[in-house]
Order: sequence, then structure tokens, then C-alpha cells
Amino acid sequence: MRGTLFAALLAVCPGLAWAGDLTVSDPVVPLAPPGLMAHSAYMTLTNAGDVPRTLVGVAADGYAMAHIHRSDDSGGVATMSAVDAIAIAPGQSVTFAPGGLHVMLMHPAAPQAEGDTVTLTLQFANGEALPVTATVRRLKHGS
Ligand SMILES: [Cu+2]
Repeated sequence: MRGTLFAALLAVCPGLAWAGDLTVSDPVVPLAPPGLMAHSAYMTLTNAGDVPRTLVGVAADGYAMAHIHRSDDSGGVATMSAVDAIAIAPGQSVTFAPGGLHVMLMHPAAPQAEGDTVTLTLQFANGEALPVTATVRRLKHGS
């Protein structure tokens, strides 16, 4: 019955990735200007389980490299630094969003169009890998 329930869940929520007690909602790759060699992906990760989980890396199909970065413009200077690990406590969510955490996608193999999908594989400290399908779409200005 669990398999049936899982299949039904996937059918109802095509944008929702699920592994154990981790869910990823609204994975998106904002449409980047053509020729840009690095751009971002965003999502919200939720730990619905009762053990802490730690995100330690990400891979992206169609890109030479993908890293977890954090933007910081405190002090008036915009900087971006690599993040080695993100702990997500039970019941907590971590949001990747413009101006903060993001998945940095580097060196795309091909230009992207609205509606394309990018498979991101989130890697966790316990060895688990969670594939997430992000959709390329135009974000509203300022969001
Ligand atoms: Cu970055």
C-alpha cells in the first residue's frame, strides 16, 4: 500500500520531490539571460521527519558544476560564499531564494528556454541522494 500511496502522491504533486521525510517544494531555475555562464536555482526543503538531515552537496544535469552558495549584501557589498553543509532540523524548512541561499549552476551545456526542466540531485550527509526536477521559468521582477 505504501507504494501505491507514493505513486498517488507523485501523480497529484508533480513538482514535489520526496525522499524519506524530506520534501522539496517549488524548485525553480529562473530564466537567465542568454550567454550567462552561471545562474541560480531555488527551492524550499522541508524536514518532516524526526531526525536532523544535512544537505552536503548538489549536482545538476546539463551543467559542468553546481554548488551551494549564500549571498550576503550586509555592509553594502554583495558577496557570495560557498556553503559546505546545511543542517535541517526536524520540522524545519530551509528556503533557497534570491538574495540568500541558492544553488549556483555553472557552465550550462545548452541555452535554456522557459518550460525546460533541470534535474538537481541533492546529496545528504547520510548518503541519500534526492533527485529534484526544477522548472525553468521567468520570475516576476523583484521575486
Ligand atoms: Cu552563487
